[in-house]
Amino acid sequence: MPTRVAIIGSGISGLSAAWLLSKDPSFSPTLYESGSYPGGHTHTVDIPTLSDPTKTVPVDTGFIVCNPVTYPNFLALLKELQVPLAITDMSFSVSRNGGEFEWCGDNIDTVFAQRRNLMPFGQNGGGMWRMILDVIRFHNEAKRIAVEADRLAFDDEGRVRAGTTPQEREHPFATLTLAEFFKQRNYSSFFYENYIVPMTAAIWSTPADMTFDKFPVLTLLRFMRNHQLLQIGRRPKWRTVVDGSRTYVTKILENVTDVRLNTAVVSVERQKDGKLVVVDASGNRETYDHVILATHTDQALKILGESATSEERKILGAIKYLKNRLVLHRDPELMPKSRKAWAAWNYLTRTKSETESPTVCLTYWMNRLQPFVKEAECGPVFATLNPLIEPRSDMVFGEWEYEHPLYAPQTISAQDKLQEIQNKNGVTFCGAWTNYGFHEDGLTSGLLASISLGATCPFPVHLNGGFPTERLPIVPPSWATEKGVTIYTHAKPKYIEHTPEAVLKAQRRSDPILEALGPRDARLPPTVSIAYGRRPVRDATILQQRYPDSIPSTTIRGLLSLLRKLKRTDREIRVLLLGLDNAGKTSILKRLASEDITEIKPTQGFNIKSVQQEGFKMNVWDIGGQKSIRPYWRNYFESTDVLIYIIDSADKRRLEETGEELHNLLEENKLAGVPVLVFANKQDLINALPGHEIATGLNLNAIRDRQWQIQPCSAKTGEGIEEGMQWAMQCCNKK
Ligand SMILES: Cc1cc2nc3c(=O)[nH]c(=O)nc-3n(C[C@H](O)[C@H](O)[C@H](O)COP(=O)(O)OP(=O)(O)OC[C@H]3O[C@@H](n4cnc5c(N)ncnc54)[C@H](O)[C@@H]3O)c2cc1C
Ligand SMILES: Nc1nc2c(ncn2[C@@H]2O[C@H](COP(=O)(O)OP(=O)(O)OP(=O)(O)O)[C@@H](O)[C@H]2O)c(=O)[nH]1
Ligand SMILES: [Mg+2]
Repeated sequence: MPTRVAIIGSGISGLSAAWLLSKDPSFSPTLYESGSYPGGHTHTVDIPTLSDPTKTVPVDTGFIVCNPVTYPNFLALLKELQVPLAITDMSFSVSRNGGEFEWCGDNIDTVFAQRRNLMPFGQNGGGMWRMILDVIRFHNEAKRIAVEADRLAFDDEGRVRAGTTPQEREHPFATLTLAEFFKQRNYSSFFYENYIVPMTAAIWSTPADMTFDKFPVLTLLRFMRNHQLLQIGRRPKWRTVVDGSRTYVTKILENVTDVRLNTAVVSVERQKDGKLVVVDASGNRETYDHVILATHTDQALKILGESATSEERKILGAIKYLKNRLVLHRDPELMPKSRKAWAAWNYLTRTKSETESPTVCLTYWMNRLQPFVKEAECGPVFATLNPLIEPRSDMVFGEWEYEHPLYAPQTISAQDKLQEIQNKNGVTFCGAWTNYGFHEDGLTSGLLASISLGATCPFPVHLNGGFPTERLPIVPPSWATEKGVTIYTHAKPKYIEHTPEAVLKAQRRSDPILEALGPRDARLPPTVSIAYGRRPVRDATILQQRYPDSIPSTTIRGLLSLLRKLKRTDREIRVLLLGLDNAGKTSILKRLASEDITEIKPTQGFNIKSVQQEGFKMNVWDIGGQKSIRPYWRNYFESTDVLIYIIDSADKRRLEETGEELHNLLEENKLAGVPVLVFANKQDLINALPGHEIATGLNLNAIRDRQWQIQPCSAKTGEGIEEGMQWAMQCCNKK
């Protein structure tokens, strides 16, 4: 008779435990899930496309990203299941007090998303400069400390140092909190509040006002180093599951036959004969040889009820959860105000007064995180954790509540004692909470639960794939080593070798700018790789005097020269093309880009092209004009320098409609004062109204709050387009 195992909870941990047991005929697993779908935090939902609401696109609302370095088991599992991954993006932005201060760590240009941050003595400028310098210093320092901590803990082969006590293997900073570390090392509070706290809060999905001052600094330093967040510029490619993470859930469930959705387990009774009775919410009772509890700790304790031992109560009870509300929507109000500052992860925070704790939320820009959520197909899609303000209700797809383990010192000490309660009285516990709360942790814990019962995994299982942070590596129990479980050593020696020179060498191979540089630059720290290509500038020394010990002068020089470059390319402008459908927007866009205009289809989302004109780089946005798309126009208003409104001069029937749309646009706050050029298009057609008649018909003379111009033109012949664009450029020059 196969061993009957009940697995309770179908998140990654329960799924992986069930998957492994189902491969072994000596086990008969049953998977219980209280929810209506399998996956728990692996939760893909379908949203309608813009053009056809019956057609849907998958979007993840829980687990989204992983990477090849710190998710070795997860990548091995996906390989086994033949589930592909797509490249994603981990750019990060901070927006404070509704756009009062914004930065974005995507490239240096977006770091200065708000031009006023460039002013050394402006509202935020001084702080911003200092922050950048602090970021660079922090990146170098953090990597050095993380490497030192690893050297104390591991030998060159990545094994735990033999013959040393745990105390000897501990770094002196092991007991420092974030607040202590940053204060002690004289980092600016601007940097701490606008960089460190947002990053940490976002990584652990925890409100910023909680725990951070007490958060162990080594945890953060090692985490950031291990996840390669300490590099500006060329960062590793993070991945997302193609077509949403439920793809892998479906594949796993092809093997697991007994899956019971909508079946909440209310209790597990431990019998005297060692068997366990699982009772579900409908009162069904079934007997098993073993139970794997793959739920959160509070749920596990509730299920065990009276039969929980005092150790179980103590250890599981120490791990607390935070509720997170996630809303999937289209409302750009929950993104940074400046479109330039939009990143994949956007941390929004609001401080009402100095004494009050800030409220924070995080918006994932799903179009950027998941390449299959195409903006042209389904419009902008955002997933906001704990929204600061409510997204517009007509823009909301749905909302869910997810609980996340709270990372606190008592969590860590409870996790360290976990082995004391594992596999006692027929129960094994697993879940992402057993380690750092990430997907890899959930997966590893689920695989280990089944391996501990005797199952074998088709790929080598690594412990600490999520990598030890503040804590020394867990030594695998002997039953696990026999089954091929090892400490994850892959990353450690590799990281120890990651001297600046080694990193540069690796970068050179793939970076033509670095390739061209001489050996002198090889001494530069890897963190400033984006700055290498530029020539040093003299005034670097001034800054160097202010922060003599912390930043290599070459770093500052590179930074300054980057800023110089930024100023040179400052003449980038955003042009928005709007107008009714069929007006000729796309034709004009293509004409501007000197492209063929013979075959043009109605635009379902938007097109964007960058056109070089008169020393400007014009980023021209052409948004579809169909009635169903017009409500989304407002998503593109932000940072517009010139609005070009296009009218089909031959479509007299819709003159009133187009006039109304134009006047609605002129009333939009976000377009206040933006110059408007009206292109009276299709002048080549015999029945086209002349420009002055259109101006009268649309009452353009009533526009007093901005510059405006009407320009008759034809996208077909090219007539008038150049003149119109000249006017637009002049407006920008005056600004
Ligand atoms: C919004 C969000 C985004 C995230 N993004 C990432 C990311 O990008 N990368 C990453 O690595 N991690 C991410 N995480 C962390 C994520 O929580 C973990 O990756 C992991 O998915 C958690 O898996 P789990 O199996 O431990 O728990 P869960 O997925 O929560 O599974 C527990 C399951 O148990 C079920 N259950 C509970 N009680 C009962 C009962 N009585 N009877 C039956 N079933 C029950 C629940 O319904 C649930 O399905 C994210 C988390 C959140 C909230
Ligand atoms: N005769 C003539 N036809 C034009 C001119 N400009 C555009 N058209 C035609 O008008 C039709 C609509 O042009 P588009 O450029 O797709 O119009 P649009 O404003 O982008 O429309 P949507 O994408 O639906 O909002 C196409 O068949 C074009 O070939 C023009 O100047 N003269
Ligand atoms: Mg079009």
